[in-house]
Formats: sequence, structure tokens, C-alpha cells
Amino acid sequence: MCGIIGIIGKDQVADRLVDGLKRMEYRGYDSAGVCTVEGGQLIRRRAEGKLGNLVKELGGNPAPGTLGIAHTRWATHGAPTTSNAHPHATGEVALVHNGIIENFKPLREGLQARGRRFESETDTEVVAHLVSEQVEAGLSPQDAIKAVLPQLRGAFALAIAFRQHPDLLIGARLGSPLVVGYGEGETYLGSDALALAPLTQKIAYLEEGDWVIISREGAQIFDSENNPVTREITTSGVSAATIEKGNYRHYMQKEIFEQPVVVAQTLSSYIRPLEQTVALPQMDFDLSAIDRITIVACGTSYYAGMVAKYWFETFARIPVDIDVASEFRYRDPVLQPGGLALFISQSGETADTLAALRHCKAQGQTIAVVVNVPTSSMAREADLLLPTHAGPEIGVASTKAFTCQLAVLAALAAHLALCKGKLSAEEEREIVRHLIEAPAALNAALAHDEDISAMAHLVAPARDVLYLGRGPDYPLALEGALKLKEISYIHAEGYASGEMKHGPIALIDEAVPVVVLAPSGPLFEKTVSNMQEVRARGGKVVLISDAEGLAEAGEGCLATIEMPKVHPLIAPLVYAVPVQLLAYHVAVAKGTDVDQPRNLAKSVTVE
Ligand code: HGA
Repeated sequence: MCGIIGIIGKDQVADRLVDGLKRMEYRGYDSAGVCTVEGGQLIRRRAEGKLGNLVKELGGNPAPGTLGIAHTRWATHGAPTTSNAHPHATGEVALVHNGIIENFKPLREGLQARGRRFESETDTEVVAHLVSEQVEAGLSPQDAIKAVLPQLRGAFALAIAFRQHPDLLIGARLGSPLVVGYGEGETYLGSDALALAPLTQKIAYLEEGDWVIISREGAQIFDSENNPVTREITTSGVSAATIEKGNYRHYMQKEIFEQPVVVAQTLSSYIRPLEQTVALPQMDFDLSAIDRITIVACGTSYYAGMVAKYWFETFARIPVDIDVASEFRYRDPVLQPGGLALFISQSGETADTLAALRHCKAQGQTIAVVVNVPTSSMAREADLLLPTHAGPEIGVASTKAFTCQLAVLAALAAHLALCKGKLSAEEEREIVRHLIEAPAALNAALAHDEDISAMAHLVAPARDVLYLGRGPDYPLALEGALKLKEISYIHAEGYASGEMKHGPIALIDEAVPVVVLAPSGPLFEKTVSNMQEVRARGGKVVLISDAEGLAEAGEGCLATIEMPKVHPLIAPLVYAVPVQLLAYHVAVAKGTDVDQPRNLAKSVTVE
């Protein structure tokens, strides 16, 4: 959320700053702004709404200068208006911020008592005034930062420009990500390597509490105690080309269709297809000693964790607790020694999940992470890093990251089962054989895109939609409902199909479509019975099943969606496709903004 970028360069920066914002727009699109320094002036341009509005503003009102900062906002404090847009500035200082300054109220009151006037409702503006106060008192930018950072509580990534210093920018991070990029006679700050992809591949990741002075010659990094430190400069593998939309209408659509390839890519790191065995990265702890797993995640990643709970318990017979990160971290969870705490996050920066990870680490749990960004904070703080290889996910509604997470988690479950002696070599080979079938099965599921597109108009007018599933398909029902809510703004709920009769069935009438996920297999009959209970009350069912399941139970449904017949192990991966496509086509039918749905943003770096 909130993308920030800073450039101190040889040439004009405004266009390149806006270009960087374009690559981070998935992080927030409430407003955008830039500020350059030129001729002893801070030149600031801001606009409410999508980035296009800022581009228009700059068209009529350019911002010259070879040094500048820029921001795309997902509002936490204050409405998405131009006056709340970043950069926030005083006469001397301009800055952009990702995070929340939790003690902004007392700081603001103190500043107001000292005569400072505020122009926004944001928490961020206090930082601009605090730094400005120090600069106006005659301190250098470095000393001003040293004086201000210890006063801030909460989370921040900051990029700060100074009116009288066209030769430097200052960055700082605590809780929110910030990277330094090294160019030829140019240096950059950015929320992530993706923002800087066309500018440089040479990236240093700041650590918690670090702050940095960047100049055209390079960067000086300091830790939270103000000691000079070096942070490794790595070569980022992210190229600008990997974040193009190609021939697709939306990023989300492209990412749905990438799934066979990226799931295969991910699996190739976790299985040996010839030997038909699972292969996890080296780890310096004994996995066989793990006797309890705690899974923590948010949103779609949480649903991947819910599927994994079934696998860990079924295959490895290890008890699993699972919780959403925002609840877990504040409920004082009981963590037994010898436990594995497993965190799942696309970005690896999700603030709630990261805080939960640090809590578990402090309690002596072994930390494993499934993340899509191997340079992220979670990846760097884990004992066991299990990367997904989904490539950059730009669509705000997660799709390919989810199926890649499932692929990794299935391999982890099999490996744990082996370590625990619960799986024979033959059973391992069987699991691997099914996993190898997943990419082709995903392709077969995608072949039904047109059918789903053709029936989307049946769901689009609904005000409410229910999704039902049983066993590992229950989390899929939750994921289907989440996808629909996120991008089509239709109220949707996922339920365990057996739970309907305990209350939600009261909602059933002919205006509420009920999407039933029922692959043929051990749970099919039970789910279909629950479906019949819905239909007996006038409910309109969209049944998603394989040919066999549809032949048995498809008659009289509002619509059916056929999936390939697959082994129950990979059914959650395959059944992700129709729920993603259904949400996508309903959103297209409704004309909503698929890639940038209202109120949402990706990489949730605030609590
Ligand atoms: N609190 C600041 C920045 C918000 C943010 O980082 N969101 O992800 C604001 O509301 O402008």
C-alpha cells in the first residue's frame, strides 16, 4: 500500500517518477503527487484519484528538476482528497510516507501549540513539520532526521527532499519496506525493486530502523543507533517487461491465465519429477521434531492456509491452528515449544502477518514463510523460506499467487508426512504424480473461460451470492466469495455446505444465486445433499463440478460449470480457476474496475 519513489539524477525526473508510480499503482490509487527541487524551490504537484489525473496536472503545470519524490496513496488518515495527497510539505521540506504514525495526535498538538499550521488531515504531515522545525532551527538534514526519527511511533517508509539541498534525499524505514537503487551517477529510493525496475537492477534492502542519505554518487546508510552500516547490494531479477499486460484486457485476467505456467514453475522447485519425490530447500532444523503447526495469514493467503490445514492433518497427522494475522497477534496465543509457525503472504510485507511472525519468533517458534517476493521482510526473517514463483502479481485481487501457494503447501505437507513416517515411498510418488498433473488440469479448467463468460450475466444482477463447499473446497468457497466481493462489489459469503442449515439457509430465495463447489469424490454426495436443501427452498444453484458430478446433480441448476476430473488433492488448485473467472466476468459485465477495485490496494503494509 502507498507506493513511494525518489530519484536524485542527472536528468529531469518528473516523468520517471510518474513512470515509477505507474508500476506501483496497485499499491494505492486514492491520489498521487510529486515534488521536485529546482532553483531553490520545492515544486509540488498533486491530484486526487487515479494517476492519470496527476499526469494531466503535470501536463499543464510541469515540475522541472533533477531530484524529486513521488507517491501513490491508499488513504489511512484523511479522505482521498488533493489536500491529503502526498508529498506533504512546509516551506523547507517535502516528504512522502508509507505507513501510519500512531502517535500523530500528540505530535500534532505539540506542533500546533508551537504555532505550526496544518493543511491536511493526515498523520504524515506531522513528520514534515517536525523535520522542518529542525531545519528552520539551523540543523543539517542529517541532524534533523536524527532528531525526529526517535519521536515517531508506528510504521513508516519515508523519502524526504529539502528545499536548500538539491544534492541529497533522505530515506528511512521502520515497519514499511524501502529499497535503495544504485544507478550510473543516479541513486533511487523505492517501495520495492519493481518500482525501480527500468532504472536499475542494483538494489539494497534497508533493514528495520535504517535511514539513508542518497546523493548522485551513492548512498550512506545508518542503523537505528545512527551507526554507519553497509547493506548488501543485490541484483534484482525483476524486469520491467514482466509487468506488462500483454494482449489481455486486465492484469487479473492475464494472471488467471498464467496459472498453469507459474504453478509448474513453482512445483519444479519442490518436486523431482523423474524420481517422483518431493524436494524442499535445505533447512537447519529438524522438521521431524515439529509436533504442532500454527498458520497465520490474511485474505486469500489465509484461505490457502485453510486448505493446507486439511493436508497437514490428513497426510502428516500434525495438529494445526490457523488464524488471521490481525486477530492472532492481539489474542496472546498459546504457542508450545517445538512448534512451526507458518506465514503465508504474496508480498512478504503484509504488516499484520509480519508482526505475527516477529511475535512467534520472539516466542521461540521455528519460522517458515511462503512468499512470492523472496527479498521481502518475511523472507529475510524466516528460518525456512518457501518461495512461490508466480512472478509479479499486479491485479489487486490475488489469483496466481494463491494457486502457487497451494502448490508449495501441498509439497510441504507431503514432505512433513515423510519426515513423520506417515507416508510410504509409493504414497509419496502418488502425491507427486497428482501434483505434476496440476498444470494440465489448470489448462483444462481455463478452457471453460468462454462458458463462464457466457453465464456471468446470470450472477451479475444479484445483490447477494452464496458459495458452498465442503472439506478443502470450503476455503475455496470463501475465496470465491472474497473474489466476487473484491471486484464486482456484490455481497457474497462462503459457507461450509453442512453449515447452511444452521442459519444461512434463511437467506435463500430465488434472488440469491448459490455457487456450489462439488468435485466428484468422497465428499460429493454430502455436498449435493446440502445443495438439494437449497434447491428445495427455491434457491438458484450454479454447480461447479466435473462431468460425472454434473451428470449426477446438474439437472435443474441455474447454470453448471464443468471442470476436468481431478484427484481430490489438486481439486483446490483447479477449482480456484472457475471462482476467479466467475468473479472476473461478473465484474466485467458490471463494468467495475477489475484491476483497481475501489477502496482496495495490494501489499497491505499498514495494520
Ligand atoms: N498514513 C498515510 C499513508 C498511508 C499508507 O501508507 N497507506 O498504505 C496516509 O493516510 O496518507
